Amino acid sequence: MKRRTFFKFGLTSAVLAMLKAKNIYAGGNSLERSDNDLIKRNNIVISTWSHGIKANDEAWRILSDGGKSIDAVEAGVKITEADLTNRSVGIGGRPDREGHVTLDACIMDENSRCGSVACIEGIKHPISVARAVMDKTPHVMLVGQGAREFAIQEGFEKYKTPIKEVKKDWKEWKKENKDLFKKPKINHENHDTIGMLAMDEFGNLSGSCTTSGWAYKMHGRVGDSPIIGAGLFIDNEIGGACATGMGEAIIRIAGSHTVVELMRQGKSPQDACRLAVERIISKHDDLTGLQCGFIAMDVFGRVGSYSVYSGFNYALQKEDGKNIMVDSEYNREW
Ligand code: SD4
Repeated sequence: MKRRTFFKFGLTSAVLAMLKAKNIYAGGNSLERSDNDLIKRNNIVISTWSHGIKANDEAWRILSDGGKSIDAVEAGVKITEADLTNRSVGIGGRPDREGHVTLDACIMDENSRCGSVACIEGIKHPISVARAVMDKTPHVMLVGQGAREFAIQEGFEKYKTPIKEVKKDWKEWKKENKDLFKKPKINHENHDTIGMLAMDEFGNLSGSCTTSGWAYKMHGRVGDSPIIGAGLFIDNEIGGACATGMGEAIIRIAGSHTVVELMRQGKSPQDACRLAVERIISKHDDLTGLQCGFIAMDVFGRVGSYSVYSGFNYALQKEDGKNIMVDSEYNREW
């Protein structure tokens, strides 16, 4: 049953008291968690890293005008995608080893509709292309040249990448890292994907995620960020989660989906993020440089985050309208 349908029927306080007495919330399936008293219908937005502050501002503008969470999460991360000083998201991002800036993005709404693009080049707003895949095609994911052709056909703005400064850095990097072409490994230069989760005044959740991926990756490499269930997952009955960090490790445990499923089992967003990170840790013998983090929000408006290493943070904006940075809890010092 849909949450809204469920609200129509409502719950008598006697039934609510009974559910609480039986501690059904802790068991948590979607119907039982749909407690009309507890579920929030408030504007809340969270997003990864400090670029999240500006992105949240934009999302908040939409939410506080009575807008929908799906519009807020798209508009919010577009700010980051357009920021030419950002080296890990959008058109200012670093290229792969061959000098191509290949971008990944995905979006998901309260009806579990989703869209995604991977390895798309020279388009200013991958997140909006992902939204168009969701809204205008029967598919979920378009990649590479096909994604670019679709974007152009839909009239999305093109942008020549890499930008000048980034190309210069890449040339330097290439000189110093010749061996990496023979024996690829992930370098830990920078990785600050933006993932955003928002709840609107209708109590509906949506999420978005966009990145240029790992700097100097192999050509054609795709991380977790455009993969529904890895970089982002929303279930409007339960909550949403998104990921940042080493995509290979996040995909391995279907990270964001895992966080949401843990919340379905009654875990708080904080505990769900921690358990997902602990699962990643348990699947890897060598954690050197393996930073991963999750942020999560549930239908009660609670938020949480956890990362492998220290240093992860996220931007949070809720009722009081203050947009603050919150340091994530973590498993170990960097
Ligand atoms: C990736 N998860 O491509 C992305 C990178 C990232 O914070 O999130 N960095 O693997």
